[in-house]
Amino acid sequence: MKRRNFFKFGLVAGALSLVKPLKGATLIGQSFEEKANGPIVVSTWIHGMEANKAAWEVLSKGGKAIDAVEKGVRVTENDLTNRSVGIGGRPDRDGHVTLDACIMDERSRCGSVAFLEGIKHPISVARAVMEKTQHVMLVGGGAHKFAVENGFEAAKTPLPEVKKEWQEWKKENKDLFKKPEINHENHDTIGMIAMDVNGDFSGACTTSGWAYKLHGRVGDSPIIGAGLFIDNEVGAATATGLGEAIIRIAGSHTVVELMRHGYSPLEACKEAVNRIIKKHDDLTGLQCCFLAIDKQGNIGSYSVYNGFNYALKTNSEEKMVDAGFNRNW
Ligand code: SD4
Repeated sequence: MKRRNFFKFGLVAGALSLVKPLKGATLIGQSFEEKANGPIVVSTWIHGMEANKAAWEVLSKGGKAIDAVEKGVRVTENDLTNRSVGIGGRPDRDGHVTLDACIMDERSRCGSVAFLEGIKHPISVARAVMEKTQHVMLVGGGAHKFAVENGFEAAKTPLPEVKKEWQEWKKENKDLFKKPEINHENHDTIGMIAMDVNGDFSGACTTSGWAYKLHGRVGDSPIIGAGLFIDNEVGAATATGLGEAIIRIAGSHTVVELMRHGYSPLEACKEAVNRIIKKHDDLTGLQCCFLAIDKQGNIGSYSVYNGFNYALKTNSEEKMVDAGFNRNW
């Protein structure tokens, strides 16, 4: 593993800083790019560290990326202290914990569930949609029925402590749709992408979405091409942050398509973020982050604001990496 473009970025940033102060641009000496040989797993935010360990149990034994990513994100779904993924998540404004997840493999097969309540592992239901049905996406009651019929574990939501917090929130927040806070824990989806020993890609993305959202709201995370996209000829991308903005540019698909046209993962993530910035007049609270790997094992990540980081695991390294960003908050 070695950092790429260290000097290139350092010199450019250094030269720019002579002209005018850098406002949240590339930090001098930090490339925001990584490169790995052999299997790779990366996933969003700090909870990715534990999830990557589980994924690595599969990848290190020569297993398939699709099995690795499912196993990996199940760790986060299983963590009842996590307030933004799985059944420990915060509810919508009506008190329902509605879960979104999707999965995609190296053959571009994909499955997704959205607006799913009371099921412990949405990602595995998404995989079952992919493998057992002719469909890509099941939502709401239909997704729940499918999950129960296929023996997936049910769970009562919200958890009592989460319900209490929501009741307090309701008393204080009468406004229809409060803006999310940047990097607040209510925006902590896990998006995981992996390349296995055969050079094949898969990805998984799972979330309880925007805390206290409108009932019925679905974000980017279960939408193939928005929260996640794989093209085995090119690479993989996933997203986290404000789903509405990510959907508007078909974010993860855009990143993969840019890589197809020669952008590095970092450049592709940066271009996607720049498109989001261009399309919004008000960036207050609008954090969006992309994470990508290409076929050569290059890894890059970029976000609107600072504060986003991702977990990386390879044959030689296990660490958190800061993403590049456009501005400080
Ligand atoms: C959503 N993108 O529902 C998700 C939330 C998220 O980090 O990513 N949080 O909009």
